[in-house]
Amino acid sequence: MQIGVVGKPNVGKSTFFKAATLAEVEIANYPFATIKPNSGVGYVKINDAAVQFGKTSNPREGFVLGKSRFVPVQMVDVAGLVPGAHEGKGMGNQFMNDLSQADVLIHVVDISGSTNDKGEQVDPPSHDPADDIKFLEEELDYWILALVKKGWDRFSRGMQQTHIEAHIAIAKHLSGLGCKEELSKKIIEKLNLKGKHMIDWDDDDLMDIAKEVRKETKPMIIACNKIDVKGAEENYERIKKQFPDYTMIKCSAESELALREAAKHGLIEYIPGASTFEIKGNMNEKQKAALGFIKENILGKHTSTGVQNILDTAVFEVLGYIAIFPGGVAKLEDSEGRVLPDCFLMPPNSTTLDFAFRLHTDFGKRFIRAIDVKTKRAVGKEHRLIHEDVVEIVADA
Ligand SMILES: Nc1nc2c(ncn2[C@@H]2O[C@H](COP(=O)(O)OP(=O)(O)O)[C@@H](O)[C@H]2O)c(=O)[nH]1
Ligand SMILES: [Mg+2]
Repeated sequence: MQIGVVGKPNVGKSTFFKAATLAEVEIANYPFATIKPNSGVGYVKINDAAVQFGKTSNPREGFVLGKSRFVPVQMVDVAGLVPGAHEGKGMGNQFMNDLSQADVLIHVVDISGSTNDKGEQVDPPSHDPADDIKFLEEELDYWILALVKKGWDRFSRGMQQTHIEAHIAIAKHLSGLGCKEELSKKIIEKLNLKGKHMIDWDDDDLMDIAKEVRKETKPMIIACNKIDVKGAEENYERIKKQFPDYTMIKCSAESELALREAAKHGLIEYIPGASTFEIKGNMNEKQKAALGFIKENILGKHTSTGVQNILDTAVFEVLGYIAIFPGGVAKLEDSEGRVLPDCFLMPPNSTTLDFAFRLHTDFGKRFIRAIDVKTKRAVGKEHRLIHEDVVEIVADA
């Protein structure tokens, strides 16, 4: 699963990305072997399941701070959103390539309205951030439309002759976007295209399809950044009402970056996402003032900087993923004595059998039963898992 960070220039994407991928503790193991220059590892925050057993977990990947466990997720800083990106303008091709890999998008907007269409600084709030939301939607729609239209005439005529059902044909045509048959079927029904032959679908129909495919395959959360700037709060309230279908979370990426850097240098104790921090080391007056500003104006007013919350919401609410720990009823430790070393992010509706296959194909094939380690109850293969479950798989030897 991959998170894409998108937005026009100067809204704070790189700051957000840097903050989200900055781990305060030394990380021994980096997951995701092939890391491109603009990609990195962020962390979603969950409860450390070991706490319930009177222990603290020892993650093989990610880390623990207090009672929270931070689980790695792959993130990409998708640079190059400029008008016409879908036509290859600017770094358009790279942009679309990065996007096609993303399962969920964090759209960073400058909610203070102090960055114009070109990414230039203007006096807040002279730019309306609502335009940025519509602009990204359009770029994505046109990009997907181009993929739909690619070789469309030949394709639709060919499909007509073979009598393949439209939703099967469309899923095949858009497999690169991860459009499954179930999804294309839903879209065709929603758009009332069932009774119309594919060769008769016009440009409007194809655009409607592109829009639906975009909504389903590139779900988006809006990071309302620069909430620390004067006037940002009013914009946030107004725009939230204007786009009721989106999850919008206010944030100050710059503040989160400052807090994580201060924690990394031992100046403060801070758990990402928390509403406060403790001063630990000696600071100069400038550092004191900066952190004091954040404490009063960001944490005090908005309960957190928003960055961690945005990652967690993208993964656990927008995508609906769940975090599952493999563990044994007899002991939570692996052979090296690590407590609950692993944690897996699983798609919505995952069952114990899905989890067994995720651990190892052999576990899946030889599945006998699973045990919910928290309740010690045995469960079958169809059992739906719940976020933060600890699960033992019993398999045939
Ligand atoms: N006031 C304020 N400025 C920010 C915040 N996040 C980023 N910036 C500033 O916005 C400018 C652009 O940030 P950058 O991350 O390079 O934007 P990008 O072009 O979208 O990657 C820089 O001057 C940042 O310091 C924030 O939360 N609040
Ligand atoms: Mg940048």
